[in-house]
Amino acid sequence: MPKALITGCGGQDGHYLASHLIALGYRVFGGYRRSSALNLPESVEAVPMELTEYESVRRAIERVKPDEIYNLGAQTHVGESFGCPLYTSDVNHLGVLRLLECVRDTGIRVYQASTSEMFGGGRGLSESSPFAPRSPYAAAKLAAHHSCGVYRKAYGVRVSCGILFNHESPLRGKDFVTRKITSHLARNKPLSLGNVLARRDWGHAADYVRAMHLMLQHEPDDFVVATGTSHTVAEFLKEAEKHVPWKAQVTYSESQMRPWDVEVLEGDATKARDKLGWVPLYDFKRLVADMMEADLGQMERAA
Ligand code: F7E
Repeated sequence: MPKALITGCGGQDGHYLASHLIALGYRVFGGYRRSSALNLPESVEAVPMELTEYESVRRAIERVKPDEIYNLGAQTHVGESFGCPLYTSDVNHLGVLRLLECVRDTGIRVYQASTSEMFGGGRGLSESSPFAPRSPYAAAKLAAHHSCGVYRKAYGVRVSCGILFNHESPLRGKDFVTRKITSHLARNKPLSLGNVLARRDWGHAADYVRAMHLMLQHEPDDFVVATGTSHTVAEFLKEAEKHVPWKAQVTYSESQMRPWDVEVLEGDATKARDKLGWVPLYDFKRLVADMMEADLGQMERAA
């Protein structure tokens, strides 16, 4: 039975990935921080692991002896990263270096969660597009991305980087714009938004975790994972409104604006399709429908 260790297993992607790997016959271990609430998916074995402590990372890996590590643990809020750049860098960059050091001579395969934010904007973005980060989050992720490249080439570490564009689901945190919209709209609650002209390539997390697993069955490399189409925040809101008989009560707030935002991100996942056979099953309409149905269902159960 292959063993997988997932850092950040309590988050949206951790939940979908753990279910996917368990269905494939894996024994799954979830790294968790002692300081945060234990929120791991069922059938996942909990392992204390703090990415900011080298010894903690080393001990977790030694205890589990995984075949594969999926590094999903990170400070994932782009907006928040402007307020905590050092912490963001410690977790999102140095945390990755700690992990890479621990696996250097082990042959363990590693998945690193890189991100479309590293590009800083553009359409048709692929693995060879230039990087121009616009936030402490993106800068730290880019440093980690480059470190993975160095460890792959210089030390032969079997690390693959998934350059994932935005991916959402009913499990998305309510501080990300898509879930903020669906959770407020389903409850007919007032909603305060920032830059609604921002355009993103939104896919479904259930599709994107399949790509993570496929990457580790392939020779180590970088892969863009995206749908190839993009919509603005305003368009997401309009699509979500189709699922309720009322209109969203929206106000606009400076506090939701970022000091430097990314206007448009749209990816080209040709390489993932050709080399991994990966294709997304959800399109934009189905993604919004899945999120709205889940939030409406939750609201009805609570009533
Ligand atoms: O923002 C705009 C905001 O916070 C999307 C993370 O998973 O994907 C995610 O990062 C856009 C931005 O996601 C609000 O300014 C408008 O332009 O949902 P978000 P994100 O920053 O794109 C990437 C790929 C990652 O790697 C990250 O870890 O929406 N926006 N009004 C808003 N955003 C938020 N959060 N809240 C608003 O009220």
